[in-house]
Amino acid sequence: MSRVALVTGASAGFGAAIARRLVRDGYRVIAAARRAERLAALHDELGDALLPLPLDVTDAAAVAALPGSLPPGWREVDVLVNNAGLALGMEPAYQARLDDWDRMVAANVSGLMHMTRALLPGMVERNRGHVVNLGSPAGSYPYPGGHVYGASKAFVRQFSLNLKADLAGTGVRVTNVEPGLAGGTEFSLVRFHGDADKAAQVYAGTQPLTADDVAEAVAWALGLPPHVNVNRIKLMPTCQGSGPFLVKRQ
Ligand code: NDP
Ligand code: 8X3
Repeated sequence: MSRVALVTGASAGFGAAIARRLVRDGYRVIAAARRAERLAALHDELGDALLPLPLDVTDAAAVAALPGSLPPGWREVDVLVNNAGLALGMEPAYQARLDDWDRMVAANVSGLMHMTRALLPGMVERNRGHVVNLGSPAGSYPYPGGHVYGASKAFVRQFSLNLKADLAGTGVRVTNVEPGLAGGTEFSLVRFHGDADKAAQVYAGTQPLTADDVAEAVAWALGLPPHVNVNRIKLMPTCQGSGPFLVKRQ
């Protein structure tokens, strides 16, 4: 029987690309997200190797009930890809909407934490598994308007490394994947609350990473021999780099 991977945020962007890639690589994929119709379309495309799972990762009760509520044959999850997440807003911190901050923490921090806590015990029991978290360079480098989004990804990075510390000696691996500017997803549309022009400006004149580039990185880490753990993967488009320190002069 082929191995089972659960990908959160599989209704768009990286998550959908990762689901497609893992099905192609022979996994059976549980595709989780809130928009059930998107997951149904992915099922139509990929067939019964994909199990659509309407799930809000911020629903702590639904996440806690998850391991026991999966259909027989799908309960032994070998790979958890914690991809569901979002940025909201880019105003300076003193103008940001508190509700945006709460929603980012709920999905990027609490949702990822709850998903991991729900599925990790089974992996440890079976002495086999891999948790892949979607971090970001925004978790290591500050930028104006990055406030809670970047801080949530700093949590994801350190949580990944701390999980690795607890899991050393088990057969369970942990990888934090940190992509830079990546286009062709709904990330910026969501960040700018549906403003498509503003979202398009983020990528103007660039050749950003694609969702398939990110799926490739995930597939590479998963495909290495079981004794090899890739702790972090930081990838950026060739056109991106980090900036100098900011100095405001009078
Ligand atoms: P998209 O907006 O294209 O996809 C985000 C996915 O997350 C959607 O499938 C959405 O599905 C899902 N999602 C959001 N909230 C929830 C929730 N509460 N419960 C379940 N699913 C949820 O973004 P990307 O593919 O670009 O981003 C994916 C991940 O990668 C995020 O964690 C993001 O922070 C990170 N990232 C993105 C980068 C980029 O530049 N694009 C760069 C670095 C990291 P639905 O709405 O149907 O629930
Ligand atoms: C997404 C990349 O640079 O928009 O994590 O924060 S960035």
